[in-house]
Amino acid sequence: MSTSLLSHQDELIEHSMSVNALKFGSFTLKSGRISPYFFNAGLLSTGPILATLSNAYASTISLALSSTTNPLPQFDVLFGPAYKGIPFASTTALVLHTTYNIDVGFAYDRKEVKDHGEGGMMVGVPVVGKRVVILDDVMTSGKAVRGAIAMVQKNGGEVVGVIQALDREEVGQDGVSSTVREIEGLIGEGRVKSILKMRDLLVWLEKNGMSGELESMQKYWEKYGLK
Ligand code: OMP
Repeated sequence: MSTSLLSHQDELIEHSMSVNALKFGSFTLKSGRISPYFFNAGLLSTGPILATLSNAYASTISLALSSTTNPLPQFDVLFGPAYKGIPFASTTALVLHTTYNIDVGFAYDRKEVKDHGEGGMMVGVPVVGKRVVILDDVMTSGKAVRGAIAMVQKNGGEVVGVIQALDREEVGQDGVSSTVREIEGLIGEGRVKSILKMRDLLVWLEKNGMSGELESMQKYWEKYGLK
């Protein structure tokens, strides 16, 4: 396991802790799993923390594009699934332009069908015939990201990557294989990237002497972590 964090990873953890977006305790997840920690990206809602988060997403994308192993392909559109993904995709597209000279569009879906005006379920740059990267908050069993992949594909886009703020590195819906592997089975090997992984949180807890939290995380990892 790596014992050091990149500066944008460290910053995101510190900043998330300061607004209670990253909490330790006992939480029931969507999948029904009882987790000793929870990452609530909905609380990443101030100017400074959006800057931290979108810098971290943009930096992860830039590193992934130039990676020598399984690089992220060039892409046209960032897709932020409703609701939490919407501000993240828009601010990340902005940072990609201003800091990295990477120009992409952004798009998002609606949760309710709109039957007047332009209608439809999608807003922003049309994804039809485009290479799309999905920008998402958290991945556990992969249910949420599967929905986003299906939405882009239904609208004619090709999903060439998924970037998570946090990959909890858990087993997927079948309880056996890893969620990352299941999702990469749909979109291609090495195409799921993340700013933070569960193991980065372990490194941070250790570095900060939070041994009680570290122990509960390790127990949870034994049960639901990557096999
Ligand atoms: P899966 O659909 O099981 O991959 O769970 C991911 C979704 O669960 C996220 O999009 C969130 O809505 C929610 N979630 C969090 O926001 N933070 C967590 O730490 C864990 C979950 C979760 O319920 O698994």
